[in-house]
Formats: sequence, C-alpha cells, structure tokens
Amino acid sequence: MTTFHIRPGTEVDEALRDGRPVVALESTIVSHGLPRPDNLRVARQIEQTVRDAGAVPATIGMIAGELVVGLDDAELTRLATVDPVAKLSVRDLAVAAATGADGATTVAATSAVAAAVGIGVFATGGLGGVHREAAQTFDESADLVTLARTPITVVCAGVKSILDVGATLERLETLGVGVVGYRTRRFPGFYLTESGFDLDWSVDSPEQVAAVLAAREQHGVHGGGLIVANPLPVDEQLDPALHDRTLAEGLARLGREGVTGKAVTPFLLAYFHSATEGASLAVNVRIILRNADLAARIAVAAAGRAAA
Ligand code: PSU
Ligand code: MN
Repeated sequence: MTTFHIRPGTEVDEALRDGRPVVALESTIVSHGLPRPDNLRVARQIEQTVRDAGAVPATIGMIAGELVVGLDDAELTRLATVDPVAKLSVRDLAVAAATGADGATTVAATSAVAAAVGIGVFATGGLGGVHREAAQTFDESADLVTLARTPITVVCAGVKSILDVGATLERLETLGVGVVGYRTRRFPGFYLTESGFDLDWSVDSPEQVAAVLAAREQHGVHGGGLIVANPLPVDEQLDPALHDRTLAEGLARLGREGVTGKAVTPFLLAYFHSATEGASLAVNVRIILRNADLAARIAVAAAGRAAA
C-alpha cells in the first residue's frame, strides 16, 4: 500500500486528463519569499493571472505530509499563515511526508513534482543560483542541479540579483540547462531589467517557446529544463541605485548576523522588502504576475500544438 502519494487538485486532475493547459506554481514564494499578510493576496492573484490567460493554476505544496498539486484556497491559506512551514527542496520531500509536515516547495521541488505528474510549464519570480562567496561557502541552490535533470520550462525574471549571476549562468551552461530570453538577448536581473550578461538565444512569442518544447520532445535527446527569462520593462524595475545600496547593506547584515544555508534567500528578500519600504515587494509582485501570464500563454500554445 502506498502511504504517501501525490494528490492532484480536482481541477488540475481534470485538466491534465483532458490535455488542457496547466501551469505549476511554487509555494516557497508564498511562505518564505513574500511578507505576510500580502503573501496570501498575491498567491491568489498569481492563480487568477494564470486563469485569465486561459490555463489552470497548480500551486504545489505539502499539507500534513501529503504532496498536493493544485492546493485549494484553504490549503493555500494554511501555507501562507501557519508556523512552521518547512522550506522543501527535492531532498526534503520524503522526510517531510513521513513526518507529516506542512511544507512549501522551492523551484527545485516544484519543478520535480510538476514534471512527475506531467505538467510542463512553471512560473516563478527568480530562480535560485550560485550565491556570492560560493567559492568559500559552496552555497549553490539545488534549483540548478534539479533543472539539469527535469524536463520543465521555467518562466522567471532571471536569477535573484542577490546572487552571483555570472557564476550561475556558467553553472547553467555546464549543467545543460537551456536559457532563452523572452524578446531580449540580455539576461534579466530580477528586480532590475537586466543583469549585464548576454544570452545566446531569444524567443519572440509563446508559440515559439511551444515549438522549442515540441522540438526537444521530437529529438528525444535533451531531457533537462528550459529557462525562459522574462525581463521587467525598464520603467517597472527597482531604482538601480536603491537596489545596489540595499543589496550591499543586506549582504553586510547577512555576514554580521551569521545567516547561512537555506535561510539566506528568505533573509535577503525580507531585508529588501523592509529596507525599500515595500518598493521591492511591489516589483517582486509585478515580476511574478508577468511570469504567470507568460507561462500560461506558453502552456496554452503547447496544448494547442499537441491537439493540432
Ligand atoms: N523567487 C522569488 N521568491 C522566492 C524564491 C524564488 O521571487 O522566495 C524562492 C524559490 O522557491 C527558490 C528559492 O527555489 O527561493 C531558492 O532558495 P535557495 O537559494 O535556498 O535554494
Ligand atoms: Mn542555498
């Protein structure tokens, strides 16, 4: 008998059976990435954005040890409000299930679970990656190595600007993870429109991303992930001077307070949100909603192609 399993929400289950477009969403953004009480409102807005673009949202998380793909509103509320909610990467899933934990899935865990149930498109804010000073700390997000072996398309605004962006791009290349800019040849910088790094490829439409996914499947050669990097328009980015100041101070505090490991990303995001008096939060929300919209349009295009 199986004790632990993956439970699809009713709507997600039906959509997957009918071949309708579904977009996976992560819950770590909700529990650890955004401050309360905005987090719950934003979580609902992300789902609504996916619906408005014609796809079914599947927010993934763990409720009392059960892995759920397509949390209902009560479950979403629970992960947004109770304490503690564990931050679950792929390696944590089985232990959290066996111990009956509540948990939120990171990009890594969300990607792995989504791919396991046959969801091909996922929207988030910014990927995890190589942390600054990783040469000493070895702190590199499991998001990268998971994407190397997981056939999922992740729509994001690049990697969080708190990271070493150049090193992260090098690791993505080594790991064989595809990276394409959405209507840009510059890699986005999360809070900032661009990070200062170039990309080899850009795509112009959801249909073109769907064509990439179809080609990958037809080749049967590359089983890893594809990153669709979707930059914020320049007039919507965080003021670059404010960004650089806040980042420098946040990194200094990190060192002073001895924050390490999986607490680093939530600490820096929270510091940004308080130090910029909500400006970075508004930008972060814009990023996620824009990515949810694009991911849904990609899922719609991919489903249309499959049906044709
Ligand atoms: N993007 C956001 N906010 C977040 C995250 C991404 O806009 O909170 C989360 C994701 O869940 C990602 C995680 O997987 O941060 C990376 O954490 P770490 O660096 O500890 O792997
Ligand atoms: Mn880490």
